[in-house]
Amino acid sequence: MTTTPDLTELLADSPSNWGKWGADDEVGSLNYLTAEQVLAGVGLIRKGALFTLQRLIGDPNGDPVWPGRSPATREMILDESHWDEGGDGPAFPGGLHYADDKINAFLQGSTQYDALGHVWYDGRIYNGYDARTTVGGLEKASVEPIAQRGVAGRAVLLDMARYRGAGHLGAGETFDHTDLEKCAAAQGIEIKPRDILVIRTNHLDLFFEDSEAFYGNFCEPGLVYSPELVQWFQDKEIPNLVTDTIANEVTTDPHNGVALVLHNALMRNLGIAFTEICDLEKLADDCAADGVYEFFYVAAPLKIHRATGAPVNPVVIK
Ligand code: UVW
Repeated sequence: MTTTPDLTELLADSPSNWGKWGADDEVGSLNYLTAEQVLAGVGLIRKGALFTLQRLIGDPNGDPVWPGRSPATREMILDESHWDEGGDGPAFPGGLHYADDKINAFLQGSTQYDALGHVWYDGRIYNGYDARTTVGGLEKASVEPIAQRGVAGRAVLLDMARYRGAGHLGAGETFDHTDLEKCAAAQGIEIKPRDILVIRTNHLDLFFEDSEAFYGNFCEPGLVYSPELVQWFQDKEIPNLVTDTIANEVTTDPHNGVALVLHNALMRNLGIAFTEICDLEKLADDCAADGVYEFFYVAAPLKIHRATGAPVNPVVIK
């Protein structure tokens, strides 16, 4: 019987960027997105077409979330009914009425940026900060520094579903950096150093078709760990991994049984920002139609103090 290794053992020789941008760094590989990268992205704008990548919070068809999290709920606080006979609507000079509402949402439960301190093993989060700094809210490597900084640069879409001739990738289906390179070549592009990677699987189609079956067989498709894949991300200086799945990688590694290995090898160790649960459908259709798979990407998660992640509506401009 083979035993599942723990992450400490599995990633013992894995590369790390801790200290590379200073002992106080909290944004990791986003440091690769220099002004030069921003301008390289802007230089790709050709037709002025905009694509927003956020999924609808409170979608009547359901909000796909990681098992154990619940979809956001929105509560109406004030509406016209509060000014009905005997209602509690506040009286303002001039007769102003207004509507108010609030949401109760997992900050990891929508299209979101993960904080670099969102996951860890061995008692240390990104850049070597003590995991005890997460208690009661992330004192270090929360989403706030990413939100304060913002993200912009040259990005490429790697449409793995189309490349594999599928409407969507299936549960547990995997691919690696060599597949990304082949997909890019088939699309007629090159993955350049410091590119933001946007990967489409369209797997969440299955959630919208039948959420019970989706959760009954929960193992998302995606990138799968190997030392070579981690080194490829390191050599390419990838700043940001953006996908249309809940967790950006195959949920359980079929080779070793470990869950979310890349959250640790890429996010905790290399400081690569993860953007999850994006809706890439309109963008992918446009790329397939005009054959242009590289574009300007810009995003900034909400600024939330000490948060583990925050909702975002990334924008692509072609
Ligand atoms: C977990 O936190 C388990 O996953 P994600 O980063 O997708 O929210």
